[in-house]
Amino acid sequence: MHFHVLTIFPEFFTAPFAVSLLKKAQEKNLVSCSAHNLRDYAAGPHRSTDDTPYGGGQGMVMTPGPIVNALETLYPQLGQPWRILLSPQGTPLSQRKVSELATKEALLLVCGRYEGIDERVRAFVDEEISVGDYILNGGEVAALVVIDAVVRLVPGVVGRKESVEEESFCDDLLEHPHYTRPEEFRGLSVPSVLLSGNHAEIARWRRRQALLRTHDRRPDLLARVHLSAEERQWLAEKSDE
Ligand code: 9D3
Repeated sequence: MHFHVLTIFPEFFTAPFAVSLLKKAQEKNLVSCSAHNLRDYAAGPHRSTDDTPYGGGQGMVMTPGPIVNALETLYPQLGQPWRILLSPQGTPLSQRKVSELATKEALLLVCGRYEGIDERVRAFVDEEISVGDYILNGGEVAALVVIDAVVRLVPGVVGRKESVEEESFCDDLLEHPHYTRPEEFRGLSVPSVLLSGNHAEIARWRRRQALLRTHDRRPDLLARVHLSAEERQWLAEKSDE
């Protein structure tokens, strides 16, 4: 998988591309990452990438020239990457969308800044993605979110076992609580079932915890989950532990 980003802040990506999982994935040649400077595709003595909005109003708008020039130059050079515009108006990112993107050979993530991007840029990308209903300062952090989520699904990047667990996200439940040593911490004990060695009981406890927690915190997710009679009973009781 090749990740390409088009941005006026290529330095933004230096550390994220150079540490941790992305670093290892690149060392193993499973992934490549590069940030392309939008300013390199801007004309004029100032190489400016923004302009004042037609019709008036606050702030600046990204001008279409440099972005489309960059897209038209890079698209054939980079092996026809899937072109994504990061924008608050895009399709909300989901694990389903992440899986879909993971099937692409190469992604080109276009980051906006300022108050927005000239509407005509939309005709030159394949899709538009948002990472959630809150306001960021630009598309850079959103591009990193997409890369971070997609790279986990590239075969060989994350351990086999964990990548199978990935699919259980489609189960749409929050995870059960996790514990490690010590057995007691600041007066808080590990639930005794986890020390029992009874794997069937542990699995039941975890499933119940996951259901209760999802019911409490993310009832929207629970709506899509198929529940057994016993599981419905657990939620009806809605006790703790
Ligand atoms: C004042 C109107 N703003 C829209 C809510 C303008 C505006 C603010 C921030 C336009 C763009 C941005 C920068 N955001 C992104 O580029 C962005 C983003 C986001 O803000 N939230 C969630 N996902 C994304 S993807 C790109």
